[in-house]
Amino acid sequence: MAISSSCLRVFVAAVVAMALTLNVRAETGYDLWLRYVPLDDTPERDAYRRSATAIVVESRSPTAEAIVFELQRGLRGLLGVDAARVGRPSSDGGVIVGTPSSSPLVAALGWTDALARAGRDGYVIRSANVAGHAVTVIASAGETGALYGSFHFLRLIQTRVPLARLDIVERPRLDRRLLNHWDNLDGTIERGYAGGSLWWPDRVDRRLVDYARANASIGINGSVINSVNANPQSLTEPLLEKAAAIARIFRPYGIRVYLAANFAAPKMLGSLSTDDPLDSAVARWWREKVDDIYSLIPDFGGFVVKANSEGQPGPQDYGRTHADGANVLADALAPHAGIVMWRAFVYDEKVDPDRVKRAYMEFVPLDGRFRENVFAQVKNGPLDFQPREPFHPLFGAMPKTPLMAELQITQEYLGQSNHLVYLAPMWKEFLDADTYAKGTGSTVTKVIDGTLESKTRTGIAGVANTGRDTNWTGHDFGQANWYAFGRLAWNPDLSARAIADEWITMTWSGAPELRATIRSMMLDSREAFVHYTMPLGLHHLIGGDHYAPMPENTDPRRADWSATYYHHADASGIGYDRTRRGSGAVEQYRSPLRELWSNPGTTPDALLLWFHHLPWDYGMKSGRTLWDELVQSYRRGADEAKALETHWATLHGKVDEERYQAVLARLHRQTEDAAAWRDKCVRYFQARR
Ligand code: GCV
Repeated sequence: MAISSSCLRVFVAAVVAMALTLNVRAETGYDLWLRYVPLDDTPERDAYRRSATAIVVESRSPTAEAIVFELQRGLRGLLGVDAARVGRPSSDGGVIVGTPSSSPLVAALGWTDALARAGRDGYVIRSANVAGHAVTVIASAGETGALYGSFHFLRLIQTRVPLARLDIVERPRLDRRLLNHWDNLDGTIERGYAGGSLWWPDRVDRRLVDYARANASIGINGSVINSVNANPQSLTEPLLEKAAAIARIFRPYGIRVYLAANFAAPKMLGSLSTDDPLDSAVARWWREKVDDIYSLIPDFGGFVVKANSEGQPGPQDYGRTHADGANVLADALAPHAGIVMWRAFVYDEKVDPDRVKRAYMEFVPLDGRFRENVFAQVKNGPLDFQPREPFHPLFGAMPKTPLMAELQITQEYLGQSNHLVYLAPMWKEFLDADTYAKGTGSTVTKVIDGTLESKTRTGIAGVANTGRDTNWTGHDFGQANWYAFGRLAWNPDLSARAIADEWITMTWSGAPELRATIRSMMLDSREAFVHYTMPLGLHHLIGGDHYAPMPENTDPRRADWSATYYHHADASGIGYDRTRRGSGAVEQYRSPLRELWSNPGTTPDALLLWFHHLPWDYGMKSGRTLWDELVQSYRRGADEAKALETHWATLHGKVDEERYQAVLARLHRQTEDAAAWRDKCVRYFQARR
């Protein structure tokens, strides 16, 4: 049969496309960034194989077993080698892992200084010569550090870093690196968009090991396993037994269990007549409860508490302060080295008409009045996890109190699990923000890592985006936010781009063009989301489900849950005046920020309507009017969302079909949602002006 050359070309192209598609294995997303897919058959792979011939782990502890399991699994997957566990290196290429106290081989190296620098959670990875053989040594002062180092070693291979002449010393900048799960005891998750809880109400299964592996691979060392809207039942015997079972699974991976405590537990569970923190019976109740918890969970981390916030009980119900409330729990936990994370997410309407001012006004006077083992846990911004907020003015304003930053990994206000929004750029903006608390360079990072005020207690918490969906996070790109949170908790100086590159290479592929496409999608995505949902600093234009545009929303329950409370759009203009003439919130920031942000001309466009109410024809730096700039931003955001979908389409056949289609479907929804944001908001504001 004759076949024309153009037909032949089409046929060949189809076969090649099919082959490419078939070449990429089917995936569910379950394996996250720990996919360990085979490296291509190249000289590079042969070099890796020569550097991973055997594993020497002398300890037999559960953590040591986890190290061996992970290394063998990773090396088998990546390199196709079965690296046997041996007692001593007998040829080149061994990988020795351990601590000086559990490994005579590591102790004999005498790396005392480097190990001290790395600390118990940090590690040293070095090329060395042991017993006459070229080996790689992963050493730490603590077993968890050795586990973290092993994941780092695998990451080097996953991201194609040569293993010759390694000399790595890593130490986490923050001590407590926690996930906060807003999981309810009935298995639902507040603001969870990826299925039900991984553990409530009745599961303690194999999947929790994979959860722990994933967390350990990025250095997360604690999980609060129930919601901050805490059901007091979580402190009852059966549920503490359950928490203990979870803790047993997490322990080898260096993850401690923490609980959210309900402040009214003494009354609700102990039949006391009061929860007054200064009442001795209440203090005794908490002490006994905490002692019970430690008898079941010896390494229990402590409590997070949401008190006098959104209807939760708290010390103010008895005329006491947040410090009084935190301290009664802190005293109970102190003998066991447990901590309290007392949330500063409070916004009592009686304190000030402007919601964003209230937490600062309540907490600053309490600085110095908390026990040593109390953190104030503060959201990144003063409102509530908006796509963009200025940093919370409490950072830098409580020099005597350790502050734990609370970030939200679950995308409550950022498209939930339908929109691709890579959050690392937003978190970097926060971490790098200068508070000027002690002059220029007093960044949020320096506040939370303790260097600004010489604090020894440090930490960060991320509200988790995990659930029972097979791929853990609903959107495959939600995994990137979990990953990025862990990496920034370890080292807040890492760049959003570097983290994206690691994640893409491990999760999708290391092919340079593919990586470049996905990287630019990720790095552009947060700003795109801001353009179509909160241009120029407009905030909270969202409906009660915190998903869809609802600029007309006036919530009958509370003014400060309404969109109109924030945008104040009318014929005179738009935006919230937080200058001295308005609410004065800008005064909670230090110079020069308060001066810069008091003047619309020196306020960054991105925060303009956060701090100012301006006329529609206000002249922007671009030369456009404010109204034109707003419309332009909505249009631009919608176009950028569409571009994400278009760019993704160029990857068809280059990633596995299952994840490709799943992401494509969500990107399509994002395109439609972004257009809906644009159309609804432009129409609404057009009618108001
Ligand atoms: C857990 C916001 C969310 C609530 C959340 C609260 C908090 O208001 O919408 O779901 O409650 O923050 O952080 O406590």
